[in-house]
Amino acid sequence: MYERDTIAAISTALGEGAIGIVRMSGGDALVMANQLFKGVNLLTQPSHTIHYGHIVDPESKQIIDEVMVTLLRAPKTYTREDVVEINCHGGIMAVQAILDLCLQMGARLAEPGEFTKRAFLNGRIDLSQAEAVMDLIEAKTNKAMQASMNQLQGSLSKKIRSLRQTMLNTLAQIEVTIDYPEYDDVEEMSLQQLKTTAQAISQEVQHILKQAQSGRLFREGINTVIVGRPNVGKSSLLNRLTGWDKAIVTDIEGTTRDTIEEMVNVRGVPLKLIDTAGIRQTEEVVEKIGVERSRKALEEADLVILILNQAEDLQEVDLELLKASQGKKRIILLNKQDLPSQLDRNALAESSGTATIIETSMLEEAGLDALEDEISNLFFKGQLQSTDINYLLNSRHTQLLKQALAALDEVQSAVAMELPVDLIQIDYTRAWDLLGEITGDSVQDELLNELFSQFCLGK
Ligand SMILES: Nc1nc2c(ncn2[C@@H]2O[C@H](COP(=O)(O)OP(=O)(O)OP(=O)(O)O)[C@@H](O)[C@H]2O)c(=O)[nH]1
Ligand SMILES: [Mg+2]
Repeated sequence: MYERDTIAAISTALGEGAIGIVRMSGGDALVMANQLFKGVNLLTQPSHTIHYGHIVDPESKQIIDEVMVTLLRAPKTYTREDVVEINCHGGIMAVQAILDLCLQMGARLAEPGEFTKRAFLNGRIDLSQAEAVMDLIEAKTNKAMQASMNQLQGSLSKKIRSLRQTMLNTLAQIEVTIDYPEYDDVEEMSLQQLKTTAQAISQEVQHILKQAQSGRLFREGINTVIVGRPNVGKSSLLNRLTGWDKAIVTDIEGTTRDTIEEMVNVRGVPLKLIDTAGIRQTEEVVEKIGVERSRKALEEADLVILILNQAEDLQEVDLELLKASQGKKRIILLNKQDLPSQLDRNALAESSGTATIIETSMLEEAGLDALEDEISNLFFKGQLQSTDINYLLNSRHTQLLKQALAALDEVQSAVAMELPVDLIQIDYTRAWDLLGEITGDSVQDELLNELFSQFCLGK
């Protein structure tokens, strides 16, 4: 284990919470805490115990707060160093005052992510687990949380390690070939083996990437764009789904002038819901810009909710939107079904293809359940159960996996071209290295600093 100074930070969210925690980690954590703590002598207490007492300013002798102190001795701690957690009353004053005292005792203010960084450097967790901690802090819904938990428990690392082990076996085999070039048939064999493993590994990597694509949706929210002509009820839908009046709803066409975004959770599926300006021909400058944005939002959407007003017949713009959303995951709502029907369903059927059509009334809150069912169906059907989202990759992971994939492709084409084994081996080893960077088995210092600095303080 490395020799390190003692760090301290507030590890609960700042604010008026019920309790706040100041956490210290390092060789002097216990001694420092003991100088501030009035109660039992912490230095003689066994590990993993919690003690009641007061934090007292050693200079002014003033009582700062009534606290519970958790005492955790190395190595069975989050950082594998001695850790002390001072649980005090929430609110900024007490927590901040106690942190100040810790710093006065000689602790250093922890950098963002430094506790987790130490956990990594001391070998308690690997890199992808460390990153999962970060995701967990940011996770927006239960399902995203689940994926982070899985990763924390090491599903990605486990997978990558087993892939690398397979690759290592082949590498060893090749070494033999290079050392004993006189055996032609050995070379022939290794080439064959290289090809098969490169292929197999490449498939596995593709599979991880594919699953991660769903993971991304869960972490960042599914880009869901509500489009339609003015006044069909787009803003009303946003308000129904968020449960509050985020967007202004009026009977004036063109009420929404710009896109409005809100995160909502539909049956555990996080949607980044985007209400757009109604699309129509307009000469009005502000509205025109809004309409442009609506079209752009439509292009970038993961899911399109196209609203039609069934109290009117299909119009040019409706048909245009039906066309523009083709090839996207989409749901069509026939809104205002509380009003007499005017819309020609046969004409609609011709332009809507296989899209699911749901009758709704935002006014009477009808059809919303069916809509939620459909959303959950679209994103969970068959392949996508929450327990399947094992890999929640960040962009660093994705990059590395793609680079590894490219290197493996090189291997395969090199084998096809019958290049010498030692040349092919270079690409193969590169793929192996790249995968290793995911778990941190081969990783450089700057990368580590960069990575851990993204954490919030106190983790
Ligand atoms: N009768 C009836 N009226 C509705 C329904 N949904 C929305 N409305 C009304 O239609 C009008 C327009 O609703 P909005 O939600 O503002 O429509 P929008 O699509 O956001 O309109 P723009 O922002 O102008 O593009 C409002 O007066 C709503 O109260 C519905 O299901 N039935
Ligand atoms: Mg609107």
